[in-house]
Amino acid sequence: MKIADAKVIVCSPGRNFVTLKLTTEDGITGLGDATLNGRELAVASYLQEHLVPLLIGRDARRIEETWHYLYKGAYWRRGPVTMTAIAAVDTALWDIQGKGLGVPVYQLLGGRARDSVMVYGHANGQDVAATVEAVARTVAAGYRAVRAQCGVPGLPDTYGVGHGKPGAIYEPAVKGMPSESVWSTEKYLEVVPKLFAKLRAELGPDLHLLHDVHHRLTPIEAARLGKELEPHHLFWLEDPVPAELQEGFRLIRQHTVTPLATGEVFSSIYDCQQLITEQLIDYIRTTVVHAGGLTHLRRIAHLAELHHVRTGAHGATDLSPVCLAAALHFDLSVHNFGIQEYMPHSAETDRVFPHGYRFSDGALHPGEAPGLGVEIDEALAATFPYDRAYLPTNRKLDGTVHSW
Ligand code: KDG
Ligand code: MG
Repeated sequence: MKIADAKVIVCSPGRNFVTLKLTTEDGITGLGDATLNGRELAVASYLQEHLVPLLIGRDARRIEETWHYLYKGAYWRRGPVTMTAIAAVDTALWDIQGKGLGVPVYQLLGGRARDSVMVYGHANGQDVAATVEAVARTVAAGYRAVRAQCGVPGLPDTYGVGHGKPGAIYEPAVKGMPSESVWSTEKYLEVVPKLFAKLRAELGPDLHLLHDVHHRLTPIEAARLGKELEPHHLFWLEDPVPAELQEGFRLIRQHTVTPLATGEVFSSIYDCQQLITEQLIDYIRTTVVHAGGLTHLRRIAHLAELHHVRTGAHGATDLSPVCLAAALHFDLSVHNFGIQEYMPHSAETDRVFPHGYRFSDGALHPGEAPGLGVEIDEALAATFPYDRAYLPTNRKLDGTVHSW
């Protein structure tokens, strides 16, 4: 079953997505998400210029061999651009394999380890009261787990919470350039414990509550926050510190039993090896598109399983429905699954990527269609051309650049 065609499709139905479509000589198609938010064209070019010529004529069934051919064959290893490109190929090959055999991908990954995949939704508000209301609305929509982000008094906006109309959170002052936000650790650390105290008091003990620090604290600041949040029993505290320094988590761990999650920006098992083997985290957030596809993500999950770490794959809207579908097959099959992030895509995105996954009762199911269960409407995608966009940059009150 040789690969006869490989096409890189860039479109922007509300936000930019890069998709790889492989077609075999007998007409089976497979899709892979290749979206790297803010650096989309680097991956599109890596695929188009460097991987497509290697793929034509290869046996589409040799998924493991192709992964190593692309990873080891490049000589230059790891990194988000390389690993996102490899992920796209790998995901598309699993899709083809499933379609060729007439089974959903999760059946190829060992079958289902559970009936459906618990997801967490997002709830954001300008202040504590508005955030509590937003969480209550999310619970009313059926979610059993909610990530809560709250505006910080004295700051115009913060991660997850815009200052203007919904949807305009990261609207830049100059179109096509990054927006800027302002940060104060002192002000942030004042409000977050108050938010979670109120959420527990109002919504009771059963709801899973999550929070994303978005890499903004130092280890000792994160340790203080984790300790202050302990009475409110968070499901997890995400990205408390930038994780390039994996040892930083040891300091946080020495001070708090609040569970820790990290890894959405990681691209390989080597980025989380120490965090996992030293049990410095509780959840690993690597996902299909940025961590080398299903083949590599399974390796990370298996290492994590040995060390009591569970999965909690990234699932923001800048990961396309192709990635979400692949993540759901992974989540359904992997034994040490913890939770899956879920932010519904815009109506335009859903129309460009028709899919079979469905939400009910706080959980998603990938569906029973052969392969991943997601397609791309290329004609419609072509009506949404690429629109340059960046993630925001963040500065402390004195103008110093800080992690966003
Ligand atoms: O592209 C970056 C976003 O996906 C990220 O900021 C979202 O932190 C995020 C999350 O947890 O969903
Ligand atoms: Mg995050």
